[in-house]
Amino acid sequence: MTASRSVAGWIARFIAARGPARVFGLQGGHIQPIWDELGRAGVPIVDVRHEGAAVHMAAAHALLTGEPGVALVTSGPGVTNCVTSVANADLERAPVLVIGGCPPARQEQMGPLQGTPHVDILRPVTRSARTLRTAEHVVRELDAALARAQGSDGLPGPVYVEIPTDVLRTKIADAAVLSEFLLRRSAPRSLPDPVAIERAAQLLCRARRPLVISGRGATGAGAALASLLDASGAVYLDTQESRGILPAGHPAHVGAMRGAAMRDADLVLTVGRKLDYQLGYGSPAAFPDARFVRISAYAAERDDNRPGEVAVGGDVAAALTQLAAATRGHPRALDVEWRDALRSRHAERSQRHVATLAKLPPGADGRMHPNRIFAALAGLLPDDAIGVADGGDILSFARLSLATGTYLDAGAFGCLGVGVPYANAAALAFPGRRVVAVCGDGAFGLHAMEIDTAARHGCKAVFVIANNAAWNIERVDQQLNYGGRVSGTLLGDSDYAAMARAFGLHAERVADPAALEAALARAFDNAPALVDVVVTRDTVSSDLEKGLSIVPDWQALAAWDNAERGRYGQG
Ligand SMILES: Cc1ncc(C[n+]2csc(CCOP(=O)(O)OP(=O)(O)O)c2C)c(N)n1
Ligand SMILES: [Mg+2]
Repeated sequence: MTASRSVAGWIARFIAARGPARVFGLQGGHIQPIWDELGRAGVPIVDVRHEGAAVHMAAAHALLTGEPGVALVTSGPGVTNCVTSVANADLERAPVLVIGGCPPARQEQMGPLQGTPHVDILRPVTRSARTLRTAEHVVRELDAALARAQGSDGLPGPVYVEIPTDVLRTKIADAAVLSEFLLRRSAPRSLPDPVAIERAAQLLCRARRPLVISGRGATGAGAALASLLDASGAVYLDTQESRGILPAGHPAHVGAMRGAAMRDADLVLTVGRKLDYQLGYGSPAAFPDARFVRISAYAAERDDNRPGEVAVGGDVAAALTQLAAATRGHPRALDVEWRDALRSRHAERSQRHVATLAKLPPGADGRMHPNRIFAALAGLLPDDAIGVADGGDILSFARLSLATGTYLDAGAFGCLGVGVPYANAAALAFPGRRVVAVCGDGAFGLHAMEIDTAARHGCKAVFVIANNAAWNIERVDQQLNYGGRVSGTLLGDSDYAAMARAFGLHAERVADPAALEAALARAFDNAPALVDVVVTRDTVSSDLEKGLSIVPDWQALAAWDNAERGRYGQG
């Protein structure tokens, strides 16, 4: 008799051989054959309370570990509940394999249980979305899907596959599956074109005010980035996508002088970074004097909005190392005075900012300023701590003040709800590191039930709720820009600590800033834990100040929008 196993068994075997340390999912009959086989294959499943959270967790797992993430969700609402998180993973360029349930092929087009066109729904936000109908080809298709998720065919990102339940139960002979598909293999590394490197080095050395900006595509290239910055003397801006790849103490950082650096730069090198709304689409409205060099392994991170005079493809770390070496052969035109002035103003501003955090007075309502949270956290977060931020105003504050070397947030998608799932995945992947998620009370609500997942699976994260009883960035926008007509943006002053205790977490509600640091320390000692912090609504965050929430016509920020109107003769 020839040895055989079911397609579901092969999927479990594929994931055990090629997949991550754990799978995130929510069960349903359509996927039960896979769920069962994963258990038999010894692959742990983290069962969640909403499928969207499973995909967020898989994305965070991927972004933090470099392994692909895997989420397993059932047919119909199980898959459609993932649409937001898949779209988020798309913008985050997170390699995630989402395996969905699918009604039996024999019931196709007959009105089956939980039937809806998943593939059509997910196609625009995935690298590929397919129904795998041929049992003998499922493992080959999984291999192809995983390769796509990891960037074999463009930017890394989510892929979707579904297998009809009757196909899952189909037995196929072991000999029908090539063993190569079960081997982990690394993608071939392509090296940058030396001609492009030399041209980029010439531009860099002739530049007086060079600026380097990194993004997701610079992941893993931290040391090479440091060597380029050291060799060229360029100033550097990180973005939320690549926070921590260059140590916070590196002298090239000028993040507190972001506006000035962008305005003054005569050459901008983007490293694995799209020129999206956060960078003014690369427009002269945001970079009035700059020429561009675009470096990325992926065309989508090189050619968007403003192509570089030089485009450098291939492996990013290799490109940066070679570029650093090539600059050493040229005299440098660097305006050292400009660079030193930016650096020292950055240092001075950053120090002043940190010093003010603990001193900010309460609002007119008597509740503490949200920045008190970051002041209290500062002494509790070692270098390897992982920070997550989610919300409106609080996200804006966190981006400036949550000082962790590893950091994830609601990202370019502005995806409220990532906070708890991201922190859960981080805590499971790195049980020895401190993980903190700082969430607005509004954002927390979207996946609040995932504190139950934290309790059941022992995700030792600390969830800090900045509780201002409002969707505050929107409320303040209504107040300032819509004649004070505040509507639909107030929340109850709810006790989220009581809610967390109901699920078995250690939880405290804190209204006195003097008590906050001790409460957070107890939370880290007793994680998973939640600290509900009573904060004021009387704040104007920098995102709000800059006009992000009013959504201007041409640009994301009001100042750039004005400049863009000028360019278009609409001043
Ligand atoms: C899923 C989703 N829904 C709505 C929005 C629009 N939005 C952006 S910030 C925000 C308010 C967030 O409130 P909260 O998390 O409490 O943070 P706060 O501004 O109060 O600090 C809203 C509704 C969004 N970005 N994402
Ligand atoms: Mg709020």
